[in-house]
Amino acid sequence: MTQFFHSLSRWLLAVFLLVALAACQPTQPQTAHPSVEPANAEATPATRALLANLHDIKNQGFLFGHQDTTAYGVQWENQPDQSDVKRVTGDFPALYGWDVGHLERGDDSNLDGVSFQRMRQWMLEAFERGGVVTVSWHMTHPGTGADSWNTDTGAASLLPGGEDHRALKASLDRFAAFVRSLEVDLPEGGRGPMPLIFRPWHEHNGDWFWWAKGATAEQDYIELWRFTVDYLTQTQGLDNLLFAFSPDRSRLALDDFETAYLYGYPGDGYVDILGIDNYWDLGHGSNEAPKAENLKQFVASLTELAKLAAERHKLPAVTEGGQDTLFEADFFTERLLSGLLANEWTRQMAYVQLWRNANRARENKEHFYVPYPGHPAEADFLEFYDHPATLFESDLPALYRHAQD
Ligand code: BMA
Repeated sequence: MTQFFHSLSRWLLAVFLLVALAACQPTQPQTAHPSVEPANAEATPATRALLANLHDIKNQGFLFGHQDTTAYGVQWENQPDQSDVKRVTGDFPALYGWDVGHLERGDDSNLDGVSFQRMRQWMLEAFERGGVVTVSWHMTHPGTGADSWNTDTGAASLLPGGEDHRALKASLDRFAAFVRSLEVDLPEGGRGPMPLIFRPWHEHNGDWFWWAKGATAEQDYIELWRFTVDYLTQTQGLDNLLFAFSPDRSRLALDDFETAYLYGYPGDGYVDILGIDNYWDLGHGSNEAPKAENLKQFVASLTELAKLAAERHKLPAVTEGGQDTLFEADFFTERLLSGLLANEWTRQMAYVQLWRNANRARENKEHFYVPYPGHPAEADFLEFYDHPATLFESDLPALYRHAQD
C-alpha cells in the first residue's frame, strides 16, 4: 500500500512537473487560436473571419501573393483576366497587392501608372474569386508634395497640432472614399466594403522613406501609425481593415531580433499582422553573403518573426519580397520554399507576397519577381505551384466566413 502511494505521488509529481514545464516553455506554434481579436474591435464579421481563417491557414501552408498582378506583366498590359502568375501556372495568386501612392494627390493613376478606377475593378474581381487584397501606400508627403523617397521632411508636421495635419487628414479622407467604393455583397448579408489588409508606412526601419528612420523620430512614427488607424476606424468608420506592420529585413539584426523588430511598433492594439519585407536574404544585389548564409538568415528571420507573432497572437507574414529579375532558375524551390518549410516556425507564415512584374515595353527596364512564359524559372515555379504548402486561387478555402458558419 505504502509502495502504491509512493509511486502514485511520484507519478503525480511527474505530471505536475510536466504541466508546469509546459506552461513555462516558450510558446509553441499554435493550432488553435481562441484569442485572436482584430485590432479594431468593431471589425465586420467578414473581416474577423478573414483574420481567423488566415490564422488557420498558417498551419497548412501560405497564400501566394503578387503585386499588381492583374494590371500588367513583363510582356503584356491592358488585357482582361491576365497575370504573369496565371500565364505560367494557369491559376491566379491567392493574394493581390496594390499600392495607392498618388491617391493622396487626387490623381487618376497611382505612381506606377495603374488607374485607380481599374484598380478598384481588379480588387473587386479578386474578392469575387475568393482572394485576399492587400494595400500599401507610397504616399507623397501631404505637406510638401515630395515623393516617398524624399527624406528632407519627416512626419512631425503631419501629427495632430502640426502645420500639415489637415493635409494628412485630407489624404486619409481620399483613401477612405476609395475603400468605401470597394462595395461588395458581404457573406454576412448586406453590402459594404470588402475586407482589406492595409499595410501603411512600410519599411520604416530603413532610411529611404520620409516616414522612416532618419527623417522621422520613432515616437512620431508611432503617433503617425496610431493616428492613421484611429482616424480610419473611428472618424471614418471603416471596419473592414486589418493592419499589417512591415519592417524591412535588411535593417533587422538577427541577434537581437525582438528589439530591432519592435522599433516603431505602435502596440498590439494597432496591428493584426506582423510582417517582414524580405528581399535581403533572397539574393539582394547589396548583400554579399554567400547563398548558404542567405538561406540560414532567411530561416532565422522567419523563425524569429513567427515566435514574436505567436507570443502576441498576431499573424506572421512575408508582406513583400522576392528576387529582382529572378536570376536564379531554382529560386522558388531552393530559396523561397526551402526557407518557408525549414521548421515549424517558418511554416507559420500566412502569406508571402512578391513584388511587381514591371512591363518591359512601358517602363523600359527589367524589374520582375515571378517568371513569365519563356523565362528560365518557369519549371521551378510550376514545382513550387504544385507543392501542397503553396496556396493559389484554386486552393483557397472560403476566407470570408467563419469555418463553423
Ligand atoms: C518599388 C519599385 C518602383 C515602384 C515602387 C512602388 O519597389 O517597384 O518601381 O515605383 O516600388 O510600387
